[in-house]
Amino acid sequence: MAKIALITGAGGQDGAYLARLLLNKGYKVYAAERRTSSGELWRLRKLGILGDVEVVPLELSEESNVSRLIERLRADEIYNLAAQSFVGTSFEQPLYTAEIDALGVVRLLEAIRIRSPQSKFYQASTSEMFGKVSVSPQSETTQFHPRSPYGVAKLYGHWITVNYREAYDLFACSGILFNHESPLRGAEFVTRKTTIALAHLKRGNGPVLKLGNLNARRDWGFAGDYVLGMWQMLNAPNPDDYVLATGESHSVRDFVTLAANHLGFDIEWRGEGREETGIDRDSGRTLVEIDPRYFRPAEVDMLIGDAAKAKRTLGWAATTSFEGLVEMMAQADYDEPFGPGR
Ligand code: GDR
Repeated sequence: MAKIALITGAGGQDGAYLARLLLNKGYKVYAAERRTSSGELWRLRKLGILGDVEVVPLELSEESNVSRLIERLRADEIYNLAAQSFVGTSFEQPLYTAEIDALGVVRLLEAIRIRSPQSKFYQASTSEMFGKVSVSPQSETTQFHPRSPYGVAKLYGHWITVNYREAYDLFACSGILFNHESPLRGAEFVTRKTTIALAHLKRGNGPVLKLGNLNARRDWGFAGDYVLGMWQMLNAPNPDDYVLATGESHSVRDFVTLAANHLGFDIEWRGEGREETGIDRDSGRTLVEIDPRYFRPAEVDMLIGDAAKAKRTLGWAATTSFEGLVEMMAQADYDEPFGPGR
């Protein structure tokens, strides 16, 4: 009989790639999403798998809704990818962020403990939990110091997952994933925002790209590589926590420069701080400006991950290079430039 998987937040970037992976492996996939607008599942449609999954409504703030679904499906594997995942937004909506990203996790774990203890559980944890880092690169043993309500809420989700594994012997794993991007990435995140805007500029019909902190450094990988690691965690002999990362760090400025290069722009950075601009050397046109609205009250300056444990235990490694990722995203938005990939 086919294995059953439940993915929460299945309409997101990772949910879509993971659903495709699990379908290819022969799973019956339940794609859980909040009952909001029907447009939420466009990524599944884009990957051509919307008709192959069973869409189920799920609201992580509703305890009875969560527990009934867990009991009804008794899934072999449950992947909790649902979250308020915008770091900047979490400063504006700290309570809602905690409700979903922290308490939502324990609602799921309680339902699993009581109604379906044989289900394996994957929690989408994040490098944002490291925050203000004191050592680099960051691994599973690095101290956490989150810098946003999002990071703080996710840290609760991480520890409650560890706690339910230790206290109740659940097969529960926490994947500490560094930034992972793709042509399906939401348009609010800096990578996709950049490739969408540059593609419009290249076609001559776009406004200047307005960004915040260009100096922030992130370890950016390809989401398609990372969902395989999620599955590998739940299919390892023992439950554990793993960092997934590329081991390379680049600045936002690097990302923009490379994406622009791919589209045939030659960016020269002029000025400093809020006055910095990115100018196209050939045409003299301004492509990038700073908009302080995108600065965060507290920033994570630099992240770089050490995925040695995942490599050693799961045989997982990121296979897409930074250059390959930037090109993939810039090209996809140039080929299909209108809207966030719908
Ligand atoms: P992040 O991703 O906060 O790392 O979290 P994001 O792409 O939003 O920001 C990365 C860095 O870029 C800087 N930045 C901007 N960010 C946005 N969104 N918009 C801008 O205009 C802009 N200009 C500069 C940010 O300040 C930051 O330093 C992502 C999310 O997917 C989380 O849910 C996930 O947990 C982590 O990655 C791993």
